[in-house]
Parts: sequence; C-alpha cells; structure tokens
Amino acid sequence: MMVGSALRQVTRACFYLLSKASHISRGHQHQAWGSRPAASELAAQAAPGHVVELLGKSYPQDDHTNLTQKVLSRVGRNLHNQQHHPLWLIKERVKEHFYKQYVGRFGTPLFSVYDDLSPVVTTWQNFDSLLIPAHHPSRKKGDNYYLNRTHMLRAHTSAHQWDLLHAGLDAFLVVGDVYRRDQIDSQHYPVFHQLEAVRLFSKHELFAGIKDGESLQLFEQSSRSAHKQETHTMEAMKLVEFDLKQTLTRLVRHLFGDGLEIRWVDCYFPFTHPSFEMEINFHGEWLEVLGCGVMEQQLVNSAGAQDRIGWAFGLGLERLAMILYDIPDIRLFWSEDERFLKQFHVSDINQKVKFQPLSKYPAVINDISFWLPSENYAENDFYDLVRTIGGDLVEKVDLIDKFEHPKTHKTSHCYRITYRHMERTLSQREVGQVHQAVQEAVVQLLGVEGRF
Ligand code: FA5
Ligand code: MG
Repeated sequence: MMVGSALRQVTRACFYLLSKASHISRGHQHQAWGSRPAASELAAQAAPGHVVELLGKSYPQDDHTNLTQKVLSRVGRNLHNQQHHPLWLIKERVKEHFYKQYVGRFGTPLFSVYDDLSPVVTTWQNFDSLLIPAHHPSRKKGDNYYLNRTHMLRAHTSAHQWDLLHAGLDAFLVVGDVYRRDQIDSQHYPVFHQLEAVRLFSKHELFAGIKDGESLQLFEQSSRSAHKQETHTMEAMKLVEFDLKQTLTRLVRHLFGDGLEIRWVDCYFPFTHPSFEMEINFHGEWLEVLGCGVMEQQLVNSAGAQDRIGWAFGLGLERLAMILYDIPDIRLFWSEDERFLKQFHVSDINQKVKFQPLSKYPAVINDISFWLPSENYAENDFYDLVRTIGGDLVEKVDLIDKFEHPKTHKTSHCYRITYRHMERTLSQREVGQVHQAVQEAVVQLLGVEGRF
C-alpha cells in the first residue's frame, strides 16, 4: 500500500511539468502516456532540485508545481498581439475607443496600454496585493496553475493593478492571457484573455463641475464631523460608480451598437466595493462578460495613491469576441486554420465581421468509468489529464453518472468525452488510441480503478 501510494505520488508529479520532461516533443506525448513509464525514469524526473523553465527564467519546483505541458505550450502564443486575430481586433477596438474618448490635459491619451507583461506573477501579485485572504478558496491548487509556491500563471489581469498604481499611473489598460484550471466545454478553456482597466480620480476631478465648493471642502480631512466626511466619501464613491458604469456602457455600445440589451448584477470581489458584473443578452441568454467595481481604498492607499479614489474592471476578450463575431467554440481562437483566421483580415478594425462557421466534422463520443481513490481525487486533475492527452481533439467532458457502491462505499464516476477535430473527420481508430491512452493514464496518474 505504502509503495503503491509513493508510486502514485511520483507518477502524479510526472504528469505535471518537469524541466526534464519539457524536452518530450508533442509528437511523442501520446506514446509516453500509452505505456507505463519505468519507475526509474519517473523517480529521476521527480527528484528534488528540478526547475521549471519558462520565458527565460527558472523556477525551482516544489509541492505546488502543477503546470502541464499542454498549458505550457500556450504560454507565449500571445493571441492578443497577433495581427488580425479576433482577440487582437477587439483589443485594438477597445484601445482606439479609449484613446479617442479619454484625452489627458495635453491632448495625449489618458490611458496607457500594457499588453506584454509576463503572465508569470507572484502569488502576492495575484492574491495578496488584491486583499485576497491567505486561505481564500480562489488560491486552491485545483483552480490555478502554479510554477511553485511563490510563482504562478496569472489567473486574472488584476494581478498587475498594484504594481502599475505603485509606479504612479492613474489610468491604464492591461491586456493578457490568463490561466485557470476549469471544466471543458465550448465556453471554457484553461487559457483565455482579459482586458483590465483602472482609473483613479483626484477629489478635485471628481467633484469639478458637479458640486459646489462646499462639497469639495467637505471631502478634505479638516474640521468637519466624521459623519459628514463619511457621507462625502459615499458621495464620491457614487460618482466613481456612475463614471464606471457610464464608461462601460459607452464601450459596449461602441463595440456592439445600440441594439444590445445589457444588465448589471451585484457581485463580490475582495478588491472592489461595491462590485458588479455586466451581462449581455445573447440569443435570449444572459452572458457575463466582465467584473468591475469601485476599488477598495486599502488597495489604492497601499499602492501609494492615498489621495485618490478609483474604479477597475476586467473583461473577458473571448466572451466579447464570441458575441461580436458569432464564434461558437472557444477552441477556435487557437486554430491556425486559414479558413478561420482569414475571416478576420479586415482593412479597418471597425469593419463588421460575421464569422462563417467552418463545416462541423462529426464527433466521436467515448465514455470512461472508474472507481475513485479513497482520497485526493480532484475532478480538475482529470480534466487536465484529458486535455493533456487529447489536446484540442477534446470538445468537452461531461460527468454523466456518479454513484456510491452500497457495500464498499466506493464512488464511481462516469465521464462522457466528446472528441471532434475542427478541421477534419476523426476515425474511430485514432480516437480509440487517444481514449485508451486516457484510460491508462488515469489509472497510472490519478490512482483510480478502471471499469473499462
Ligand atoms: C475577474 O477575473 C476579476 N479580476 C475582474 C475584476 C477586475 C473585478 C477589476 C473587479 C475589478 P471573473 O473571474 O469574473 O473576475 O472574470 C472576469 C471575466 O473574464 C468574466 O466576466 C468573463 O468574461 C471572463 N472569464 C472568466 N472565466 C472565463 C473562462 N473560463 N473562459 C472565458 N472567459 C472567462
Ligand atoms: Mg465572474
């Protein structure tokens, strides 16, 4: 039993990115998964002292390392910087809108734009700087890609807020790839892109033209009563909230035109208060496209902007692109198929594009059932594993059945894996090979008992 669980740990470590494993070419990956690697090989790979090498830097591995080859292959692709890619088109449209609408004192753009910040951030940047408490569930290993205990792939572009504020910026946009361990379907992919915006105001800016001099005086930390100051802070927050909603409404009107139905939903983020999500009515369904709010003063203060008050928002570029261009599947953004990419080769970024779907090739569906190990089973580990092996052939994975054996109390899960190629018809035989590799890997790496 002890030996078994030790081997399981070693094989599990192998599943994650190891520097020695990174030389395994993608072509060899299926083969590697298909046959049980020699224990000595695994032990060598999991030996302490290994490092994760990413974007020219080395990160020592530890018990938090959980980056997969599959996700690693996406780092550095920078779809948002690839000319004429739909995500690039949206980024350019948002940039142009902000450059034109918001002009600084000397006629220069108010917002500066950062679209090539490294996706590798510290856990401090991703969580602590945003007032996310030490044991908050969003820090879970099961939800994030960690290089090690101190470094991770950013889970949101908010990870850069504090640094840019600390550098003295008042208004900025950040665009980048973000990484989350998540379920698999047409709207969820472990890598997606966000566009973040932050704007700070001085008290003078905020009340200029709206309030009389008395109002401004009230805001200053002088002789007024605590109660009045509080009332005034509330008023300032209301103005910031108003500006935020107006800015975002203008932005979506610019992108989508006037016909679009939107609504605001109250929500919670540790770094904003109040907080909201904007939803867009898309073919009769409400789709969340962004999170936003008035920045927590503690964050603003700690970044050295004590005299300011501001708003922030973070929107999902894929969500906007899917609505704007009618793109049905999030995997298409990673396609290198010219039939997809050439549809976005427009001479003017504001030109209307209506995506013509590529003919849909037939799906091949295979189920997999197994008994879960008595402990340490996480669904996201399974999803990651299926993705690592099946790559973009995997359209979705659904948990279709779950039951507990009345006598043994063991739990069984049955997942339905839908395989589909975006660009050709898959044969049963080739899917069979991938599916078999999934079966073998799930036994070997997650310690389940197959019911194949
Ligand atoms: C955030 O990531 C916050 N950082 C947003 C924020 C910024 C709030 C600044 C306040 C101030 P959330 O997890 O809801 O929040 O993600 C924001 C947007 O990213 C979502 O509205 C959605 O458009 C997009 N998004 C989230 N998860 C996915 C996913 N798995 N796939 C595609 N897009 C996603
Ligand atoms: Mg959300």
